[in-house]
Parts: sequence; structure tokens; C-alpha cells
Amino acid sequence: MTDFDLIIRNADIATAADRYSADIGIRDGRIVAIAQTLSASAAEVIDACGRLVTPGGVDGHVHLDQPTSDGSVFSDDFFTGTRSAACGGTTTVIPFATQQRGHSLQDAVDDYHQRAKGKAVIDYAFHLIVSDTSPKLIQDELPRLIAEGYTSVKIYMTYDDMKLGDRQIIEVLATARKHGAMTMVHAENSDCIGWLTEQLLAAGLSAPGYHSQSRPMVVEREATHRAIALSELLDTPILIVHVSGKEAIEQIHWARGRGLPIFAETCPQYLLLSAEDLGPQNDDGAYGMRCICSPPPRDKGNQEVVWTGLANGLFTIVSSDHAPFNYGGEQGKKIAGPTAPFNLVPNGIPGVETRLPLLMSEGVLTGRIDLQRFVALTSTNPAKLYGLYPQKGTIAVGSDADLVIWEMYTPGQERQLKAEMLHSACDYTPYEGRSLRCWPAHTLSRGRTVWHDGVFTAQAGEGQFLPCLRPREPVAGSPLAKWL
Ligand code: DUC
Ligand code: ZN
Ligand code: ZN
Repeated sequence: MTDFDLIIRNADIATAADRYSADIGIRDGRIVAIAQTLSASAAEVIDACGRLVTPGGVDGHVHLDQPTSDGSVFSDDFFTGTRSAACGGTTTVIPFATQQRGHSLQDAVDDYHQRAKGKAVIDYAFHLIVSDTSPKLIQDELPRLIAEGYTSVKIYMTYDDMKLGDRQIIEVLATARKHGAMTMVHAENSDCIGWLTEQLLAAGLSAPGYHSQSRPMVVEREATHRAIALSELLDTPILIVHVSGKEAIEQIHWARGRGLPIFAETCPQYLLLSAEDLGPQNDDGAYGMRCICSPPPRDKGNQEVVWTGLANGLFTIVSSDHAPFNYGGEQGKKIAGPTAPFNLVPNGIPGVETRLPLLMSEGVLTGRIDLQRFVALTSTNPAKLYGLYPQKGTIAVGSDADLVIWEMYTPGQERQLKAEMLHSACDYTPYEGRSLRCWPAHTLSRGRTVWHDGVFTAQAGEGQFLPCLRPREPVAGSPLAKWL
């Protein structure tokens, strides 16, 4: 009988707060000891050889095997999507159980559990997407699901099959406040997008590049401001997801200055891609479809403001918004045909595997953000925000042994990112050809090796569902009770 199942020796540990050298002792999938030197015995020893070890990534915004309204099919299911996550150092994903209008939220949750069952290779929780706010949902279903561990709700201010009006948003925020849930908001003004799209199409401007012009920054800025105002009215926190640039950041900065509890997420596409990536880049004119996502990537100036927001603490989390659709075939980006107008192209790009290596390469190793900030943004903060901390999101005694051992490439030995290196079922990466300065050498999920030296080693179904704690205390009554 050994003391530990596994010891990781000579780890250069980085958490959101600290950096130090130690051995990590693991038993039954958990970290049970951290010491300068562990002299106990173990069934297995991994020598980290002084390499950097960070907590496994927590990706709080991932779309896997989600039903769609246009017949398009997400290229990743729970097996390929979580495999891709693991190979890029992410050990927890939170995809979305999506309510279809006219159906219950419980149906969405049941269906999503079936889709995940026997497939996920790393641990996962579910956010809820509310697209229909019947009294039954608001009064019974949502409170019950929050109590059962589905403690975050995403709402859309755009997309015809998903969007909620302000009155409906208020209903959701009131319920979130009362029951201690976190509300995630996709902030874009639907009517502005609808009108601009009609004008562009009427003028014959339908190529992928016009997607950006149909959703200019003002559209995001207005909706961001409105979401903040509704959050203030209801006295409850919100997270603005996938913030793309300066004007939305200015709104969030203003709200924070008023002491409002506004959290913000951004994604690698708003740091590394721009509207130019949607433009025509080869003969078939459809190439830009690959980078169609919403909000759209902006320009270099906006990228810089987003980088600054990472460094100065404006952003709470960096997620991938992994929403993979194949470029080839007829079920993905080209569901409406190879020359379809931009408004009929499925929105979303892959990124769950590249999130950590790109942010480490382009953020930490260029000096734009420090290592502690990197860990906070990609692991600790999402775990806290969504009620999974300290089981997930840190390296500490009692936490799950979700760990990444990094390989840093020596200068001059950088590698080029290629879609064929990745483990998603998606047939492209929008970051093709980018220089990588590092990649996870080893990913452990609850002490199991799931990725090591270029080999994926996990089995489908080894990932576990994680019920989430409430991110904050429920608040009794309405903030407007004094008027009622
Ligand atoms: N936008 C979203 O809101 N979700 C999925 C992908 C995208 O581009
Ligand atoms: Zn969204
Ligand atoms: Zn999304």
C-alpha cells in the first residue's frame, strides 16, 4: 500500500496568488499534500523537472452538441469537444443546456445529460439558456434547477430564436437575484442588427466580410449599457460575455465606477482576430465564413484595449466561446450554400483547445499579462464565478488534481499552429499558422493523465457532471419591494 496514487515532483507551481517549487501528492483524484519534498511512496511518479505547473483550465463558455434552428450541426459533441479541451490543458468545460421555445428548461437539461453521458473525457457543468419566460419557468422551474446545481443562466439580447425583450430579462434577473444565480448576457441590439442586415443585403453586400458591418460596435455598446442598467435596477450581478472592444469596455468601466457588480468575459478572438479575417482571402470568396462569430472581431485598436482590460483587471474571465462548425461539407458554415449571404452563415468559431496555449504565448510570454493573472482569468475566476471553487480552479490541498505541466519552447523553436495538430472534430482553426511558444506537455484530470507528450490517453465517459454551488447568497424579496 503506497501513501499516494501519484506524486508530481519538482513542480514550478503557479496559482492565481503564488509561485513556488514543490512536490504534489495525489490520492483518489485529489491533491492531498503539497510540500517542498514529499518523502512518501507513490504508485506513480511524474517528474515535472522544474516545469511550470498550473491548475487545469476552466472554460466557462463552450458550445457542444447544441440544437440549432437552421439545421446546422456543431462539429463537436461531448467526446470530441472535451478531448480537444484536454489536449489544450482545459479540464473543466461549461456548455449550455438550451431551452427551445415552447419547451421546458427541464427538457433541455434532460436532453443535454443524454448528449453528455458516456462521452465527456473531462468534468463538465451546465449553464442554462432561457429563451422563453413563462410564469411556470420563472416561478418553479428555474428556481428548482438553480437549487439542483445549474446556477448560471445565459440570456440573449439578439438571435430571433433566443432573444428576450427587456421585460423578460427583468423577470430572469429578478429570479437570479432571489435564488443566487449568475446571469450571463449576450449583449447586442437585435433591431439594429436586423435593420443593418436588410440594408446591406438590399445593396448586394452579402459576402462574409459584411457580417462585421451588420454588427458594429455601437450595437454592442448600446446593449451592454442596457444590460448594465437592468442589472442596476434589479440590484443583481451580471456577466457580459464575449466583450469585443473599446466602447463596450467603456460601459463596463463606467458601471464599475458606480460600484455595480458587472463582470466581464472576453475571448481569444477579440485579442487576436480582426474584421480583416472575415474578408475575401482566396478565390472562393467564402473563406471569411470561418471567422464569422458574434460579436465580430474588431480592429487592432480594439484588440489593444481588450489586452489592456486583461492586464488592469477589467475582465474577470477569458473563455473560448468554442462554437465549432465545419468549413467543408453541408452541415456547417455552408449550410445555406457555399455563397450564402453572411446572415445565413452559422455564428461561431472553434477555440477550446487553443485558448490556453494562445493566451500563454501571446499574453504571458510577451509580458502583456503576468502568470498569476493568466491563472485567474482562465481557471480560478471562472471556477469562482460559477460555483466550482475550490474543487476546481486552483492547486491546493483538497482540490481536484486537475493540472497542466507546460512545455515552453526555447526561443527560435516556436511551432506553427495547424488544424491537423488539434483534436476537435472541426476541420479548421481560425489561428492557422500562428506562432506558438508553448503547449501543455501533460494534462491531468482528477489525477488521471488525459494528454501526455502528444498522445490523448483518456476514455469517453471518464468525465463527471459537476453540480455548481450558488455563486452568491440568495436575496429575499424584490429590490423594488418598497414601491410595490
Ligand atoms: N456567438 C454566440 O453568441 N454564440 C456562439 C457563437 C457566436 O459566435
Ligand atoms: Zn453569445
Ligand atoms: Zn457563445
